[in-house]
Amino acid sequence: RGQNFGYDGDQGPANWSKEYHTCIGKHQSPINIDEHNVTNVSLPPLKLIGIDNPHQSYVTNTGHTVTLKINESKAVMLSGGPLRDTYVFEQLHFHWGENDFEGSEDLINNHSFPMEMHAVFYKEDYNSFKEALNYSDGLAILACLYEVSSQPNPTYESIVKVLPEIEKKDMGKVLQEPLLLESIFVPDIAKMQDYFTYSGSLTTPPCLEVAKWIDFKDHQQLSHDQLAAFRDIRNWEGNKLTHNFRPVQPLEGREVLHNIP
Ligand code: SG4
Ligand code: ZN
Repeated sequence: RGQNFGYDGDQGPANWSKEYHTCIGKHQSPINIDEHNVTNVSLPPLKLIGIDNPHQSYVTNTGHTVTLKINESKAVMLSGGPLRDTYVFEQLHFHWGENDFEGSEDLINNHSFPMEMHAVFYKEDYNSFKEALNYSDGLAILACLYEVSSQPNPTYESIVKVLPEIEKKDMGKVLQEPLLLESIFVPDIAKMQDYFTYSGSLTTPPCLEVAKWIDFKDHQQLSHDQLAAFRDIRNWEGNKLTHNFRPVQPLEGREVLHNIP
């Protein structure tokens, strides 16, 4: 029990609920966002602080994804928009597919993207990420979708370059240069108020329904080779982690909001 879930066969998403009963619920993620079925709203400004200066960053192969953490605590915070409180940056990670036509978790009008980034924040009042997992408003997760570009995205080169050095589970590496998170979190800061938001869950076991999702409408770009570098790392079983996305879950009457800047 514990970390031994996967994305294929017996260990795949269709069987997660056998071991993790909370993976069957009425507020599960990811979802398909149908742009013709969203409620347009005008929320207070979403505020991201601490992303305009570089942070020393640490990249790890967890056996399920690649995560990036910074070494200062409470240096990056999220508030405003659909959130009632302030949330502290915990880590960001990626989901991808085995080819350039799938890999994102949330879909837009049933369209998949080759990769999706999740920046996970926990509610400051709960003092720790672990504690926050016990509350329905415990997490806020920023999501960003990627498209394939012909040119490599220079912003991501420092991350892509260390992937071969963290090929196996639990390998980690400090990035050579401090990283400007602004350029990783949002494609264009001027467009960050244009997003979808809904209530959902973690997209991996135990699939806890504790997250407010905020999906930027704007996309980022990565080249085919940059995407392919992620597919080369190995999972917790030592096999290539060619894909790590959960299929979409039923909306069950939930409302998806579209914030119009
Ligand atoms: C990834 O497996 C992350 O590495 C996990 O983070 C994360 O779990 C999990 O995804 C689910 O998060 O944004 N996709 S998601 O819903 O954040 C948690 C760690 O294992 C609990 C640190
Ligand atoms: Zn995720």
